[in-house]
Amino acid sequence: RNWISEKEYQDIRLETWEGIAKITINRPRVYNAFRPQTVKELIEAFDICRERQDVGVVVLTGEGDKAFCSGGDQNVKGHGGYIDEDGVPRLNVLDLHKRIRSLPKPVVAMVNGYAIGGGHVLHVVCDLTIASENAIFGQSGPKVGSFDAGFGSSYLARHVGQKKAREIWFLCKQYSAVEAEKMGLVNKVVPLDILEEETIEWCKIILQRSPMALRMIKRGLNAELDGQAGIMELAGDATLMFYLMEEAQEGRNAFLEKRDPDFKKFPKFP
Ligand code: 1HA
Repeated sequence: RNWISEKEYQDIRLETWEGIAKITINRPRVYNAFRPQTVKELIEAFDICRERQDVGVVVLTGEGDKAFCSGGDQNVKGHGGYIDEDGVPRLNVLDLHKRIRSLPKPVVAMVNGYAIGGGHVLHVVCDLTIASENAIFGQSGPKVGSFDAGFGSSYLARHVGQKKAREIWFLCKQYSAVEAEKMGLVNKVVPLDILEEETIEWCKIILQRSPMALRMIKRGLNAELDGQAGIMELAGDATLMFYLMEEAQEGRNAFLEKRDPDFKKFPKFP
């Protein structure tokens, strides 16, 4: 597979191939832990994927065969957050969570090893998760002086239920890929050597489906959980579709032509 590199980054890779974008966290020496710079680059890459008309689905993964992502880089954890190059403490991964959920295209986590702490939350916020047999899942916050009471807790509980979510967070145990699949945290487990192949298969099927239908399903599933902000995004797409209709265009045309709009001809569906 000839992935095309779209841009040079320090901490990640952004590549595309036949409608699929692959974003790889590329810090294998620290098990793909993220620092503020990594997150900044991830946000930019997801924004590029949002804009690109030729991208229909995004895969998020980690470099190597050890880790998907081990969460925040403990080497730069300071007072108030993870310290960036300007000395500012940041928790900017929370902005990335929102970006992944808002992206009007499916995002697939391809978990190739440890998904721990903030790295676990990253796969939780993706739409689908395909894992290799060696993948290990778990939260670590209460062990290392952190917690994510946002999507990392409430959305996790939607996947696995409240009792299991509390177990995962209170005990900070690690779970095998098969255990994760059993609790509804993972869609499919495959051997590591066919992980990308399997993920690409899923992506190819997704690419055959109606992009607008996929977009509305993602929005609807989010809206149920996200309150007014979720309804806003679903409603935004309803407006998008309305703008594609002659009925909305009649309103605009009438305004520009300085006449009264004639909406009588449009159907009033039962
Ligand atoms: O909770 C949040 C947030 C909450 C709200 C808002 C924003 C948040 C942002 C982030 C986070 C967090 O992510 S908190 C949780 C941070 N992460 C962790 O607690 C996981 C730390 N890592 C581990 O527990 C283990 O490394 C491991 C279970 C993933 C793997 O263990 P293993 O196989 O024994 O390997 P290990 O030797 O520990 O790690 C390999 C190398 O990777 C080590 O480097 P070396 O000693 O060889 O030089 C290790 O130091 C490095 N490494 C692994 N994880 C991290 C790391 N270095 C920095 N940061 C890491 N997270």
